[in-house]
This record gives sequence, structure tokens and C-alpha cells, in this order.
Amino acid sequence: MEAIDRFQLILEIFARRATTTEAKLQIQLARLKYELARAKEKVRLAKKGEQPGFMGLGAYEADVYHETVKRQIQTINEKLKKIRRKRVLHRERRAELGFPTISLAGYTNAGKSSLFNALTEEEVPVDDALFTTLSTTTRLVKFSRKKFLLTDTVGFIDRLPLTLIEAFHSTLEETIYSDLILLVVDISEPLSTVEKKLSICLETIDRIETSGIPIITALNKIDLLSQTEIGQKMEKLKNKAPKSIPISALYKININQLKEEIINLLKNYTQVSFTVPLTNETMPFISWLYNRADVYAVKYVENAVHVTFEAIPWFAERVKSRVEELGGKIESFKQGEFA
Ligand SMILES: Nc1nc2c(ncn2[C@@H]2O[C@H](COP(=O)(O)OP(=O)(O)OP(=O)(O)O)[C@@H](O)[C@H]2O)c(=O)[nH]1
Ligand SMILES: [Mg+2]
Repeated sequence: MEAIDRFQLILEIFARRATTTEAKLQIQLARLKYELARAKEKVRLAKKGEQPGFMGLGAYEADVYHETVKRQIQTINEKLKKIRRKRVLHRERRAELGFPTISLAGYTNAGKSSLFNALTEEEVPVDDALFTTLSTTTRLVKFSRKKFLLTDTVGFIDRLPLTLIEAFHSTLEETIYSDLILLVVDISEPLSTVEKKLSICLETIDRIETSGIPIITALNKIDLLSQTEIGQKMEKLKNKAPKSIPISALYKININQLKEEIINLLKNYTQVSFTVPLTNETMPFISWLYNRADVYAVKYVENAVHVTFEAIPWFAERVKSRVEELGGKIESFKQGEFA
């Protein structure tokens, strides 16, 4: 009984997080597989005559039901295959907005949501159109005069039922396609547990093809440890945790140091200056840009507007084409250096 509740609870968490068709299908698939396993058992019992039937059905009907579920599973598998084949490219997904995206990852209870709250203190209000683009767990935040999108993710869970592993991966994938991963680890747990969880997280992140995305490890809950313990654990984790920073999300210890490290790693911005003639389309374009990138200067000169902004490379390319469409001119297009 407990196993059923746990399965359904986890399924519920995933269902709430899933926003793409692929993730939704994965969850439907997990649910059907679970249903199938139960149907099989009922068919067996019905045939043995030990049970009056399945949902009031006899052995024959139970067989039919079993076949129906099997066919539904097949249909979903085919749909998933198609989706995988024409999966949107990483960069296309990211080109929606010009701000770099930071994803929080880590085990359940590590303190991801607490850190999310600590980092979103300076939240930037967004317009309605943009708001609908963002999922419920993504916020536009600002620190050191730069804006970022910060996403909280569904936590890793031990003993994840086999049928849910794929669903977990595809929900994680949605959120982890980012410019930086902030891996949260509860360092107050025994070292062996910390090490085990850390390696599972890193392996999983690696498996969903995030290679090249920088990782910062936030060693959380240091308030529960002595200075000596922190030092010892950090020394042991030195070669295992990428760019580790000891923090307390709850008591906001070392949050500024963490922010600095984030800024340091996110240098691949593109700085662009352009001029567009003033037409009916100009103002909507400028306000569209304003909501999606860090716009530093807007100057009106005679019948034109001069703009300077910073954005992630894919987005900057997109704006460049739009400026040219509007009969404007790119004055400078500087690729920021990669960290
Ligand atoms: N002592 C201490 N407790 C913390 C700290 N950060 C988080 N916690 C506590 O740890 C528990 C889990 O924190 P959450 O932020 O909900 O963890 P999570 O990683 O979002 O968990 P899931 O959403 O289940 O994946 C809560 O009771 C927090 O109050 C910290 O720095 N110190
Ligand atoms: Mg959480």
C-alpha cells in the first residue's frame, strides 16, 4: 500500500512540473505501465477464479482491458519516438529570451527552494506577455546590475521507481537546459551520503547532455556544522564538487560570494549597439527588446533610435536580423569572452 502511495505522490510531483508534450507523455506512459502491471495481476486472479472479476469484469473482459492498455502504451511510445526525432534544438529553446538562465538542481531536501528564495529577493517585475513565457518556477532576478532567469527544479529522489526514471529525466531536461547549473548539496549529512548523492547528481546531469554547461556546487546548510567540520568536508569534496562554495540558504551565509561566482562564470554575453529608423514598428520592437534583454541605453537622434544592449549570443543574433529587417544598422557586435 505504501508503495502505491509513494508512486502516485511522485507521479503527482512530476505531473505538476511537466510543461512540454514530451514530459507529459512520459508521465502518461509511466501511469499506464503502472496500470498494466496491476491489470496483469487482476487478470491472473480472475482466471484463477480467486477474484470475482476485475472492476466487475470477468476473465475475458479483463483480458480485453489489458490489451487496451497495451495498445495505448504503444501509441504513446510512437508519439514519443516522433518527438525525439524532431526535438527542438537546445539553442532554439534558449533564444526565447536574452537573459542567461540558471537552473537549480540537487536532491530533494537539499535546499534548492530555500536558495531560490534567497536569490530572488531582488525580483524584477515582468510584463504579462513575458510572464506567460515563464513557467511557475522561473523568476527574473537581478544582481550586480545584471538580470538572470532562475529556475527551481524537481529534486532527485532515492529509490525512484523504474518506470518514472524517464519521466524524471524529461522534466529535469526542460529546466536544466541553461547557461549555468547551480547544484545544491546538503553538506550537513554524513560525508558518505554527501559523496553518494553528489555523484548521482553529477552522473544524471551528465547523462542528459549538458556537457559544456558550467556547474557551481552550493554546499548548503553550513550553519549546522562547526568551522572545523566545514573545512574537513570541503577538503574531502575538493576534487569531486565543481566550484564549490559553502553556504547557508536559510541564514543567507555567503550568498554574495555565490552571486559573484555566478557572475564570473557567465561571461559569454554579446554586447550590441544599433540604430533603427523611427517607424510604426520601432517602439513595439524596443519595448519587446526591453523585456527580454539588458538594455543599457536608448537615445533618440533625429528620426532614429540608438540602442545598446547585452544578451546571450543566440538572442543577440536574433535581434540583429530583426534590426536589419527594420532597415536599421548594427554599429557594434561584440562577443563576450567565454568563462
Ligand atoms: N539548517 C538549515 N536548513 C536549511 C537550509 N536550507 C534549507 N534548509 C531546510 O531544509 C529543508 C528543505 O529545504 P527546501 O529548500 O525545501 O529543499 P528542496 O531542495 O527545495 O527540496 P525539494 O523541493 O523536495 O526537492 C527545509 O526544512 C529548509 O528549511 C540551511 O541553509 N540550513
Ligand atoms: Mg523545492
